[in-house]
Amino acid sequence: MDLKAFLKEKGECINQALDRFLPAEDIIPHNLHQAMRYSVMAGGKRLRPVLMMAACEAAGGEAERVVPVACAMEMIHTYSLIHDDLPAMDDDDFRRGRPTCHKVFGEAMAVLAGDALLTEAFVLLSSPETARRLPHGTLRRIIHIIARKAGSFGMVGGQAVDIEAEGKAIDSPTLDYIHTHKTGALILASVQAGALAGGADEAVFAHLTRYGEAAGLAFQIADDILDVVGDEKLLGKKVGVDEARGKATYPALFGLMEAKRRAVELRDLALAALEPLPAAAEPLRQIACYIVDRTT
Ligand code: GRG
Repeated sequence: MDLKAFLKEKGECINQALDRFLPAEDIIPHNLHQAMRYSVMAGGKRLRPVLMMAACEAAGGEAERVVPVACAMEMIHTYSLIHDDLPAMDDDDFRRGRPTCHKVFGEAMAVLAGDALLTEAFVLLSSPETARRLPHGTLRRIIHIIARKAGSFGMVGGQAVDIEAEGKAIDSPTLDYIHTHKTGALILASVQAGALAGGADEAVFAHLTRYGEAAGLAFQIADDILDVVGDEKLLGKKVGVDEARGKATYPALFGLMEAKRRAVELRDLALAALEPLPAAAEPLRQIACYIVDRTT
C-alpha cells in the first residue's frame, strides 16, 4: 500500500467535501465566512479526517459514509488552531504556511470564525445528510464522543492546563494529561468515530481505542520534537516557540533522546493494538509510523 497516495486521495475527498459544507464567501456575513474558509482551506495534513476514514475501513465499512463527520472534525480542529494562535493564547503569526487568521481578519473576527466553525461542525453532525449515511444510534454515539473529546474533558481541558503550566515546572503525569487532552483527544475521537461508523463490534472498538490513544500521544510528542529539530518552511509555522514560552513538552522534561524513544514506544503500542485486525487496517499501520517519522 502506498501511504502517500492514500493520504492524497482521502485528503482530496475531504477538501472537496469541506468546500461543499462550508458557508460560501458571498453569503452574509462575508468577512466571517471568508475567515472560516481562509483557515480551513489553507491546507493542513487532514490527519484527523484521514484517520477517521482509515478506521472506518479497518472496521469493515466504506470510508465514504464517514465523510461529513470527518469534515466536522476538521472544522473543530481548525477552530482550535485559530483560537490557539490568538494573542491571548500562543500569539502565533503563521499557520499552515500563511499568516494566522487574526493577522488577516483581526482578533474579533478570528474569535468569531473559530466559534462559528465549532458550531457549524455540530450543525453538520446533526444534519440530514450525515443522518442518511449512518444508523441513528451510531451517529448519536459518535456525536457524544466528539463533543466530549472537544470540550473541557478533552481538548479544551488540555489547553487550559497547558496555559496554566506555562513557565512552571510540571511533573510527568501533568504533561501526559496536557498531551492526551490537548491533542490526543481529537485524534482518539477521530479513530473511535471511524470505528463506530465502520460497524466495529466492542472488541474491535477496544483495539482501535488503544490504537487511537497511543497514536494521539505519539503525535503530540512528535510535534514537541519537531518544534526543536523541525524545518520552519516544511512546517509552515515558527519553530523553537515552545522553549521560548516555557511550554511543557517532552524534550523539555525528559530530553530529546528520551522523547524520541517514547514516541517510538507509543508507535509500537499502536501497531500492537492493530494486530488482531484484518489487512484493511494497513493504512492505520502506516499512519502510526508516519506520525512518528513525519517532517510536517
Ligand atoms: C484553543 C480550545 C483550544 C485548543 C487548542 C490544538 C490546540 C488546542 C492547540 C494547538 C497547539 C499545537 C500546535 C499543538 C500541537 C499539536 C497540534 C494540534 C498540531 C496541529 O495539528 P496538525 O499538525 O495541523 O495536524 P494541520 O495544519 O496539519 O492540520
